[in-house]
Amino acid sequence: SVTASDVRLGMQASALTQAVLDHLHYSVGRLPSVASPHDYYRALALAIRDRMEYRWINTTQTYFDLNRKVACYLSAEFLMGPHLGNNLVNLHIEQEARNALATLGHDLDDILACEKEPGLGNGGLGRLAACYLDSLATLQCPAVGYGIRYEFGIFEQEIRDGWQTEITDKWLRRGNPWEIAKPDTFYYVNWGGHTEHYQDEVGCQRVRWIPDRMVKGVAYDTPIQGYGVNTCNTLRLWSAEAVESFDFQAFNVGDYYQAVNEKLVSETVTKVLYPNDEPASGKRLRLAQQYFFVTCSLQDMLHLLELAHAPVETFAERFAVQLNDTHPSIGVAELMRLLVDERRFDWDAAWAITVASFGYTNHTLLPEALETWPLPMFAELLPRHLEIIYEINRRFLDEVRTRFPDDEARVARMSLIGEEGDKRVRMAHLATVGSHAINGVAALHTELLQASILKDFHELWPERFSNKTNGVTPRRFLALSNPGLRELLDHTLGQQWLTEPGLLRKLDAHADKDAFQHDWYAIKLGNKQRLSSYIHAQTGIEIDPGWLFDIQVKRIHEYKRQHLNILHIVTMYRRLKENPALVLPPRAFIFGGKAAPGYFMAKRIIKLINAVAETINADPDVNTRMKVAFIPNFNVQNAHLIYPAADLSEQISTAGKEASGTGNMKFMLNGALTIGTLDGANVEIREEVGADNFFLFGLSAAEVESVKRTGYRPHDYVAGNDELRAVLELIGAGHFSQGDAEVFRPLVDNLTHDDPFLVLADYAAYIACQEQVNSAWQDVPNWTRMSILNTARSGKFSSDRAITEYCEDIWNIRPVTVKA
Ligand code: 26W
Repeated sequence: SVTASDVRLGMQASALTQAVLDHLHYSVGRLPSVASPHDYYRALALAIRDRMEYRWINTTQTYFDLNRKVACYLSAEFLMGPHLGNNLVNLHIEQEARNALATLGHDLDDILACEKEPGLGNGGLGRLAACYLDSLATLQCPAVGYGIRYEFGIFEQEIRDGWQTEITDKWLRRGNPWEIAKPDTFYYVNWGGHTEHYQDEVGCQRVRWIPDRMVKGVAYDTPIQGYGVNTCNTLRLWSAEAVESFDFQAFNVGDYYQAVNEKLVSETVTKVLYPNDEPASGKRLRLAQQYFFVTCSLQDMLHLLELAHAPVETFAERFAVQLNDTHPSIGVAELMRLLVDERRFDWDAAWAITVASFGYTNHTLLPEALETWPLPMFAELLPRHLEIIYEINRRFLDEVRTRFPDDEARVARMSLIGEEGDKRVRMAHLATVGSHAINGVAALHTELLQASILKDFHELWPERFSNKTNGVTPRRFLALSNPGLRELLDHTLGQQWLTEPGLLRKLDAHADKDAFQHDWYAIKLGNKQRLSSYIHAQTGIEIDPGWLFDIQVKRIHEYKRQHLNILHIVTMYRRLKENPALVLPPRAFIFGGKAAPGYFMAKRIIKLINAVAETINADPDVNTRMKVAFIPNFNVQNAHLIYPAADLSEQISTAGKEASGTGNMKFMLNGALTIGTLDGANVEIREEVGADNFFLFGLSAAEVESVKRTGYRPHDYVAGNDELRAVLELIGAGHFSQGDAEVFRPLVDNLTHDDPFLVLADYAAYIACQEQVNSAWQDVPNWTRMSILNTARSGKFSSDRAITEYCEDIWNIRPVTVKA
């Protein structure tokens, strides 16, 4: 029999069955006989949340009681993906939940598919933050993720007539069982107005900020359950609300509607996630969002100190504040304001606390993605912060002049204010100057960071720089999404590999065994069947699971070079058309990814993929040996089906442009071989797996720079390669667009005349490398062996390794056991 406490806490299938029925009745308000699968999803989600609640409260209490230092991960994006499946894995109750639902006549997989994932991120940066939260909880590290509760996350992509269309992501429409609103945990956020300088009672010069607008930030908490531990950390997202006293108190009959209108304006702050992946466009609302979540988070930390009766002087001993890219970097000026203006700290003491607290992670070197804010806009929104930034800058540049006398060019380069053209605040400089630790996200990226955009800062403070190669969580990206492989690994290695991924190395010893290869191949084939059905359901395209699955999924961007992949596809298409007897192992070319809605070239690339797909898939001369599919709306949920089904992972960015990549690691973990350039973490992936087990091609980062320096002329490559010329002509002439010679003209023209990412320079090497892939694929045992070795040697790319490095080298945070 099931007791009252079992209904909330019991981990057996019988208790879960009762808990689901209980929630169906009391929380969802439905009779089991009429409840939809989504109703069952909500009931199960609430039942699982109940089972985390006790650990969650206990975890927070433990940190508080022990006065433990907490890592505060500030990120404008958290791309969490569906919670239910992950929580089942981390609580070890997947099988019990499956049995419970079976008793109720439902299949767990159908119920999991009902969850609408919180898509509160664009891509790599937001997903990295989510992997890091999983590892922090699993490693039992005191940590909070702070961010924004966007009402609308990343848009949903639909493909219409081959073009991307964007649909608003109404992820909260049916409620969110994972969050708990904390209406009493809120802070005020001010904007605009002016500042007043005055003398206080003891004759000190002080500044008052007289803002002219105000909103409230309210906390919404989501539990982050660690794997196999009692630790359950918090993701705290802030939501903007109108301040009642501000707009409703003083209203008269005539102003009532204006007051309602102001409420709407206040709440726009957290309405929507900006969908632009790279280019920083200088939108005022984006700066408002950044300040909004950063001030709420810092005020929250100060409040927690107060609750602990700890002096503000100890801030840096209690909190490590990590800036996930420059998006939260206004925090440097805000903490100074909170300390100097509101707590009356003297400047030097406040600055020492600030620098000791902050760390800054850089995620991109692309100049167009570096955030800078036009001075007039900044001054209008945050007048006091601009004064503080000027003062930080004045003192900082004095230090530069002392270290490097008579070098005004250097001073101008390092200034927090850029003076080329219109004056702008350089947020990467603010983040760097305000942090004791600065890091890149892969070895090559950190090297380039130190040699390019932060070169002067590296010369000034070499000891502040370090590398932290990214990682991904094996719980979500293997245990949850590849259950077949998980079972084989559990059986072969024991379950410890999930928290000690170094143990995967033991697979090396099995890589040559027939029986093991056979099992491995069968699991991969099953995963390919699963993806093939999904693709068929989504697109109508049929793909034979026995073919080579060649997959490129990531945001669509010229530097990621999806168009290089297409040039290869069209090359093979032409070869088959010209020579029907050609021996070519059959391949499925699979793509997925969103384009920023305003990114013209990226949207054309999507259209080109779909146009080529339509032509090839319908042509009986070629469609027995190649097919092309674009999976719409690439997100975490369908990523669970995609990575485990890959034979070949496409990581083909222009060397020096992809900071790290994390999809590359998810593919490797699931036994895909990589075809890639020496870019980002690919370099380290190749080092780990061995050069023989990696398909390398293309110019190195140094070669890319030297080609650019000496004057790159893409047209020379067209003139020197008949096949390339024919491929470009075929696309340009409208062969894939019913004779429309306009639609792909901008793409072809850009490649032949400008080609900023050296697609044509790497074309021949890429084609040659793909030929090596073809011959390798024909030796099934050897391919399977290499696939096994990829998983075996992927341990380094666990986010547990990355988080351990952050804890030791940057945050000075140690694990703490939370008792049951
Ligand atoms: C201002 C708009 C904007 C929004 C997001 C600019 C830049 C970004 C991100 C920094 C883009 C991003 O996601 N970068 C990716 O970060 C990953 C995690 O470190 C890396 O693996 C990817 O290589 C990098 O492109």
